[in-house]
Amino acid sequence: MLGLIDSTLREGSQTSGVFFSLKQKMAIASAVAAIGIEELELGVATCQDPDLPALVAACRELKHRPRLALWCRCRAEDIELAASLKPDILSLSLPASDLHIRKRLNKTRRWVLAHLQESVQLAKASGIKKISLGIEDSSRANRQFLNELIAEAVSVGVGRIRFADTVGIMTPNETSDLIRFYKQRYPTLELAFHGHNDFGLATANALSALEAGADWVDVTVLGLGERAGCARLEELVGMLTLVKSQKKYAVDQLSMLCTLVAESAGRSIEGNHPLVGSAIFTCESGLHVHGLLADPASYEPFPPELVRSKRTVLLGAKSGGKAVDGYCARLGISPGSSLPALVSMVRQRATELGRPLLDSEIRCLA
Ligand code: HCA
Ligand code: CU
Repeated sequence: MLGLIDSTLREGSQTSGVFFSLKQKMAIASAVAAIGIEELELGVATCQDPDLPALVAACRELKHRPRLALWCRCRAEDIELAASLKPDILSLSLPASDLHIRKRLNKTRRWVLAHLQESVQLAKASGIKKISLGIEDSSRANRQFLNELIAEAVSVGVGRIRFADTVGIMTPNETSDLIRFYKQRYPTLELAFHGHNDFGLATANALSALEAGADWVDVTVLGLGERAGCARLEELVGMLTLVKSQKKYAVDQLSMLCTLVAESAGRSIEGNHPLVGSAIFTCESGLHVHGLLADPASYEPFPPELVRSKRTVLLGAKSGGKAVDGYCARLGISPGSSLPALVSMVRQRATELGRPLLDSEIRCLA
């Protein structure tokens, strides 16, 4: 694996209802870079984005300077504009499925191949050193044509192929097969994967791609992006760091990054949002509280402090004796032989109220 590509400022900006100001984009880029993400896709190179020159310039000064990428349709004026901004890598995009080629663009497969060649030549002649080809709708493409397109890309000097599962229909096994197949065919070609979350599988597919040998996968903070969005940066960074023991990402900054992006995007973060939700270390059920008291690892995949969170035990309708006793000890109360009675009062009161109890309510019952 070479790294993660954060596309919050490109794909994430496409999310319906989301608009980032230049100032917000700069803050997001800097926070993503601080996590240790290797590449930032900063936006779509078109004359309709007046922020791009200032954003690229600001990102050049970032402390943990990630590679800077721009995304571009295969249009001469866009390619020239992109080249004038001197990104480290330019992601050219072309579709591979007949649905996109014929219905959306009203073109042919032959046109795609020819257009690829012209666009890559133009990009190179304009000074672009590294070119990635984003293959839109790879997952619904005719496989023979996909082979042809990749062979053509390689022959004209594209250094990276990025497969886009544009409508999020792939499964982890299919993703893994796809990457393995092309890695075997082109061992030295960089392969990347861009997955959508239409069936909730984007992060799983991204991880599968990496495990199958993909060099790069795309992520966005909070999974922002078209429709159900993309693979979530926080989930992948969390998995790679806290389970797969990679040392390159600062997981303790995920929560700050996600809060910044949520505020900028006008979104809220669900309590149970993986890695950064406010309630992911809150426990109420008797069985789990008992386990946590014996050893937190029994019901926590990692200590909350690693993501700057903390464990919270609540007493409510699902609490057991151990939990009530432990909770009372923290409040300086020792129920002794009244413990069973107190447990049933706690459960009953919480059921009546339809929520866990406050410290003051527990004191009163005790
Ligand atoms: C889109 C395009 C894209 C492209 C991905 C890529 C997709 O906005 O629809 O260039 O790698 O999902 O196909 O994001
Ligand atoms: Cu996309």
